[in-house]
Amino acid sequence: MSFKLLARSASRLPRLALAISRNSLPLASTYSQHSQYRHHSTKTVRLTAENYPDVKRDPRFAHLTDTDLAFFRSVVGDKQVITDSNDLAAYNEDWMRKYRGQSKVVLKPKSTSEISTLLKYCNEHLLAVVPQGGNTSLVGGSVPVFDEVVISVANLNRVRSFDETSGILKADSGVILENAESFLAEHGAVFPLDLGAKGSCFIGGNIATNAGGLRLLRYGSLHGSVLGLEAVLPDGTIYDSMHSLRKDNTGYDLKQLFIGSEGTLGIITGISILCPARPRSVNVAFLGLESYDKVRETFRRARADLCEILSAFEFMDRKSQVFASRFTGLPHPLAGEDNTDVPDYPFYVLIEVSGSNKEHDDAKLESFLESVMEDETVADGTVSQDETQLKTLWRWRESISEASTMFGGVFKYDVSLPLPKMYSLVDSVAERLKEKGLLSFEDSSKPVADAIGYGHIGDGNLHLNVCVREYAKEVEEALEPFVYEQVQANRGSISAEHGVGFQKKHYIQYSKSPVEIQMIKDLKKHYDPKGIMNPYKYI
Ligand code: FAD
Ligand code: 2HG
Ligand code: ZN
Repeated sequence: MSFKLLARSASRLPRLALAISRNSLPLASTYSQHSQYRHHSTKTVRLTAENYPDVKRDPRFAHLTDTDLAFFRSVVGDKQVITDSNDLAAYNEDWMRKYRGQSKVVLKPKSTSEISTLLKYCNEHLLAVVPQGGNTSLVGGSVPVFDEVVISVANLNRVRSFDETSGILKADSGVILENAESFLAEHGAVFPLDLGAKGSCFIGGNIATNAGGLRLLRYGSLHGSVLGLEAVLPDGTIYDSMHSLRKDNTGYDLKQLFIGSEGTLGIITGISILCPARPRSVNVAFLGLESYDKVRETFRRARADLCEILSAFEFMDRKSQVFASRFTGLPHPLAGEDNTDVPDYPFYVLIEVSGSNKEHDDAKLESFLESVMEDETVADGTVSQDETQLKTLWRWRESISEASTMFGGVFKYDVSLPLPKMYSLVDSVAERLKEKGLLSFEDSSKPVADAIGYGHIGDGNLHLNVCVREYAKEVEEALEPFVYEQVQANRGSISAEHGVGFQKKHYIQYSKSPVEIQMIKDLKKHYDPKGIMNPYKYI
């Protein structure tokens, strides 16, 4: 029996561990002669209102007054009312530096009852509100468009309880995902969601966006794992369903309305969520493949052969790896002995397995890898040997999101598509941008540097990132509605996980029928009749 893959990876992996401390390595081959990229644009972000002049401030909404500010201070205290323009900047600008609002006040209440008092006041005085979590939204959902009042849940950050027998966690909505995860690790459990923004995003924000993340394949959607919620409705009513029940068939499942509501129905203040037992053994394989068809074939075989231990199946195109390489400065895990560049495979796959018996799980993974390498479905690969290497391999997937911003900006699309057609969207978008004379990696006078594709193959979710040197209108017009038309033609969804937010507000009809849109509007009108919750977005 030959262990070609594992033997080969064992000889490479010590370099992986070393790589963490290196930060300046040769650039990846394809683009190595060009060095005009930068990590983050220092340009001022244009106001959303200037960039999208068709979106007008709703004249029904009141303007903030000193009386309002005095009331807010009486509820939450002086320190939790932010009005200084320097301090406001971080709440007005989004993570991609694509949208900028003009809010004059951020409120940071410390309890559900304070939020209730604030919302009741805003509703009565027609002050529009934007609920904000960790502000990692990738669709411009978490920042104001005009002068909306921002209510941040950052001060609601307590774990309320954890039951080790049932695995049910109850916590405030402002707990940072990574903190929830560390807390659960100490109690032998795992949060049923993981994503690259875990150090900044809040669990309430995750629920408000129905985030998918890296392990949906294993733990399913938040629509399944969230057992209960606490939320404040626009009129100040507190909706309390912080249940510990896995089964409850008494009428409509109201909490589902808030999962993916993107701040349009109320403010989520608490969550009750079912957390699985923490796997005792986790292993990651990083593979190079010669075609997208082989990526799909590897996924089919992984589902069948790895079955219950498969916990993630992520794919990345070569361009995304080249950008990640530039961004992290690390040598690629599949690079040659004397060359740190990203090899020429057009596609890469990261497979994670996790379970409770290391020997059994390792044997299963080994036999799977041997089989896919023997018949050349997979061309090359490496397997983590310890936790450090495991994290390093994950970095080649998780860092792409940030790497995609390094030229100055990025247009992001998170679409669901049938697997056979999924990657062709990246090619057709790159082709279209080239034809229009907008894309060139070499020529820095062109607005687009490149279009890259990666994502959650296991969930049928492609991330198409169009990496730009500037947020040029002509690029946006070349991409939208083109991308959404392609998705609709293939009966996909224009948002697999990031939501609708501001970016897709005009395009929901590409994924929802007129009847569905009317039902959404009816619900919105019922719970938020004055429309104060996160206006100019979603609905
Ligand atoms: P925010 O960005 O602050 O808000 C998001 C939306 O939810 C806004 O509309 C806001 O109004 C609303 N909202 C926030 N908190 C509340 C609340 N308490 N009550 C009511 N409404 C609220 N998403 C994925 O699905 N999968 C990924 O793998 C993934 N990876 C990411 C990686 C990076 C590097 C980044 C920057 C983002 C990523 N995202 C991903 C997108 C983003 O949806 C998630 O980061 C996260 O779910 C947002 O949480 P947040 O606390 O930052 O919410
Ligand atoms: C991921 O899967 C996130 O990494 C972010 O959903 C994707 O940045 C993106 O486009
Ligand atoms: Zn994603």
